Amino acid sequence: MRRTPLMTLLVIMAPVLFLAATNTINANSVQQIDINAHRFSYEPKEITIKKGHPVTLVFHSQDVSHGFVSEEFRVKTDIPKRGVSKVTFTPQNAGDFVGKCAHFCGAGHGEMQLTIHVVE
Ligand SMILES: [Cu+2]
Repeated sequence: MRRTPLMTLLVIMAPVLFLAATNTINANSVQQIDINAHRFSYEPKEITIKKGHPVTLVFHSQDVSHGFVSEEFRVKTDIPKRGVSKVTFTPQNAGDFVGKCAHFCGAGHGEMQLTIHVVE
C-alpha cells in the first residue's frame, strides 16, 4: 500500500502524541493537597491518602515561618513567612502518622501537628 502524506505525518506524530498523553496521565496521577500553616496548627489538621499513591503536600504559610517534618515519609521542609513549600512522597505503609512543624514558630510550636491517615 502506498503511503499518503497524511499517513506519513501520522506515523511521525504518533510517538509525540503518545508522549503527550502519558505526560498528562503522570501529571494527573500525583494527588495534590493544599494545607494552610498558621500559628499553631495546620488546616486541615488531618488528611487521608492512599498507600502506594504519590502525593504532593503544598504548604501555605499564613503568617510566620513554619516547617514540616515527617520521619515516616522522610520529608522535611521549611515554609517561608507567607510563602509556599512542597513535599512529594509515596506512602509505603498504611496507618496513622503525625508530621510536625519543623521551624520554631512561637509558644504553641510543639502542638503544631498534621495527622496523616494512610489507607490501603
Ligand atoms: Cu509552626
